[in-house]
Amino acid sequence: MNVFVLTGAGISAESGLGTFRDPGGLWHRFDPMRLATPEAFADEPEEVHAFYNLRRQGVRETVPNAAHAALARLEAGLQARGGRLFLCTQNVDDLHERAGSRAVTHMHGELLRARCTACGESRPWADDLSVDTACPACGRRGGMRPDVVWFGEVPLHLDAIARALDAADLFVAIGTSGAVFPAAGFVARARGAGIPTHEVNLAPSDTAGLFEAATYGPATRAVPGFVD
Ligand code: BV8
Repeated sequence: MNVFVLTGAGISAESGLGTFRDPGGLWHRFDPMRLATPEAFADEPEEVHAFYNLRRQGVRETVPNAAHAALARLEAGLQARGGRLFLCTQNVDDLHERAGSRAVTHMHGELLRARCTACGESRPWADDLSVDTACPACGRRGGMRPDVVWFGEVPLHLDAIARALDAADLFVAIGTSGAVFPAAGFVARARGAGIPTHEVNLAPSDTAGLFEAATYGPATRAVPGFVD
């Protein structure tokens, strides 16, 4: 059986990482257009670096929760039975990997990687970034950025994602508001292909009406309940 799982910030909420659109969420406290666009980085690089440095440290201080662990079990269980889990996350944290998931597709990039806009080199990165950070590959300063996908930038791995989605026997969305495209459009693509769809979330998302089945509750309870 091939299962396609899309996760969003809600799966990491109980690890202590903020979500984006819940009350008190990141986009309620910060303006994404001033912090999560290439234009913002060009205009105010130090402000953008400060925002992502704070979030990078936050990720390093959190640990995966029971929902991340349940998806790692699902991946191993499906593989043992000749099936496959395609885990596509909008999240830029590494909690899926630290919970034991072996194949994670980060369509919005990774906070714990930095990319040089001069030479394109991308490296694992745990420390703060600033305009003075020199690229470890080409040595240039001023061009290092968080290796994440900002608004207006093209998400990563879209071809592999489309192939996996079209080949799925089940589409599950976990902890996402269904507010950001193209991820929010995946459920419609699955429905169009006659693939069963299931939403697992704290509350009905913006795209709840497109799911044939749903499980509502905190991810640390709802996801193990769904998986085990
Ligand atoms: C694109 C990475 C073209 C960085 C993020 C104008 C100009 C340009 C583009 C657009 C435009 N207008 C619209 C667009 C498209 C735009 C878009 O969708 N905008 C929205 C706001 C309308 N999209 C883009 O720009 C994308 N690129 O379109 O390029 C293209 C596309 C395809 C092919 C070719 C070209 C790029 C989007 C990526 C932006 N990067 N983040 C960073 O993290 O800082 S966005 C950000 O939103 C995160 O990635 C986040 O993951 C994502 C989605 O949010 P969620 O994960 O769903 O989080 P949210 O807080 O919203 O919801 C949390 C949910 O969890 C809630 O439902 C809640 O109930 C639930 N929950 C809470 N607690 C729990 C829980 N569930 C379970 N248990 C709990 N305990």
